[in-house]
Amino acid sequence: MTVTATRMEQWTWPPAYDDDYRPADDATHWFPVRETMAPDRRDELLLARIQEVMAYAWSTSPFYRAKWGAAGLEPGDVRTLEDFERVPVVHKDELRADQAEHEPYGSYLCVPPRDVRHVNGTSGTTGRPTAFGVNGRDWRSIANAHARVMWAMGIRPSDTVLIGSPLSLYWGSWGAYIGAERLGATVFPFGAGTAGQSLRTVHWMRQMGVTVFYGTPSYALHLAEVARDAGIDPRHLGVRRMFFSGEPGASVPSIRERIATVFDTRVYDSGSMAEVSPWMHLGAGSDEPGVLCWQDLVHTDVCDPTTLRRLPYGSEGTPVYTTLERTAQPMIRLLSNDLTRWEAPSAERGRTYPFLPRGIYGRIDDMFVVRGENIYPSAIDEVVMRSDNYGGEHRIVISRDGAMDELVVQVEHDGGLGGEGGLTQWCATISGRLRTVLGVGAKVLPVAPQTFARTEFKARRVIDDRDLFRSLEASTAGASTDGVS
Ligand code: 8LQ
Repeated sequence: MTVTATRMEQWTWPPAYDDDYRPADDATHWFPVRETMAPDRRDELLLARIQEVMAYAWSTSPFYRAKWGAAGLEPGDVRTLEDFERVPVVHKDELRADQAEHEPYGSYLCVPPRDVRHVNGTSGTTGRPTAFGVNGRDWRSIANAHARVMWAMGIRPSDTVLIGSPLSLYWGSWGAYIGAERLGATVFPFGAGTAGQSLRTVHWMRQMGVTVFYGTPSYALHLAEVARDAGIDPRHLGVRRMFFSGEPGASVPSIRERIATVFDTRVYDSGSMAEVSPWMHLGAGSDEPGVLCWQDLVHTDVCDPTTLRRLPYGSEGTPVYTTLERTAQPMIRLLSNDLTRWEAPSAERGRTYPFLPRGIYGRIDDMFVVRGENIYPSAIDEVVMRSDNYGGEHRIVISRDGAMDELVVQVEHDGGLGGEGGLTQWCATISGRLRTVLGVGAKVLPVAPQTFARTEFKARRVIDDRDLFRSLEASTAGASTDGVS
């Protein structure tokens, strides 16, 4: 489709969406001009919007004024997208410290506190929790944005969408909820995380004819186990689409294929950070793995983690996000510390946005180094989950043998491998594959089925415990394979 129009649909600052608008059910795009326009032309419009957002933050937020002032910079200095790369990044710690000083929303709140209509937050497991204040305008913009991205995933008003993640502080659940609602679908806010809820989820999915599921990839795999244990084949639940956020998985081939096969469903990735909701601005635009950067919602630059300057397409770096529709707590150059690789826009993908073919595949701080090789947990997940007789969970233990770091992967088997010989051979096979992919050997240890706790939310599989190694060796001696040479 050739689009000559240069004006984007409903593109205003501050945003003002027509909440009655919805495309015809058979339309591919929610906003065809925005989604298919020439990237260069879009960049011109994005620059103008960035200038507006910066001017707005400068005049309403002491936080941004102080930050940019200290860097000797004013919004008027940003005349090109290259200029914009020089705007200092915001670190999450800065937001946390600013909120502690200017309670409850921080001095980056750009609207009167009484305008806040909805509060979300971080869980606060690693420090002071951070509150997200959302005004009515932003709530509606986020709903419109999410509806648009969910539309690209093929979700339609005839669908029933079950929200299978905690309905608490977590933005993921609420964002999916209001997006599905705005799209016109039936929303089933079931939640996750309370005792016995997983089995109830399975039963309710069947009972209500749920066609779309939202949650984390780890939880979806857990639900499949729960269904099977209850004698229900997950393929018979009738879920035709599952979309995910919160952790790597939906763009990790083995996890993606596993979910698609066990539920007989289509899998879509999405998600960035709660601070930059609409977090689905990184979201699938078709059935292929990976996500598009929906630049007109949140401007994304993949940057060199050291210089924090934009990298050319084809490079690996860390995303830096700028919200273009948020008015209460706009985020301008928020550093994610995640890792991805980006590719140039291509009209062949149906939407002319930059593309992250493997989605977000790790955090810089989750990366660990074993014998000089940089290793990301998702690369291990990819190998392990692809193994025959995989039992459904694993743990990655980084430990130390003398002066050398060692990598131990404890993998549940499914009980179908026979005796010790079978297990040893199985470990050797996984170990060999890990060596090929990671560039270093890993000690693979077999673990009995259902040993590890399942998660209803984001998985935590990495244990950095240098002392655990010897006790593990002692307890599982015999059936292990040392892939470390
Ligand atoms: N993270 C989030 N989504 C991810 C994805 N699709 N692939 C890989 N890693 C992902 C509210 C949304 O679910 C987004 C979200 O989870 O926000 P949070 O709770 O602020 O967590 C953000 C972090 O989750 C990101 O920085 C990624 O590391 C991961």
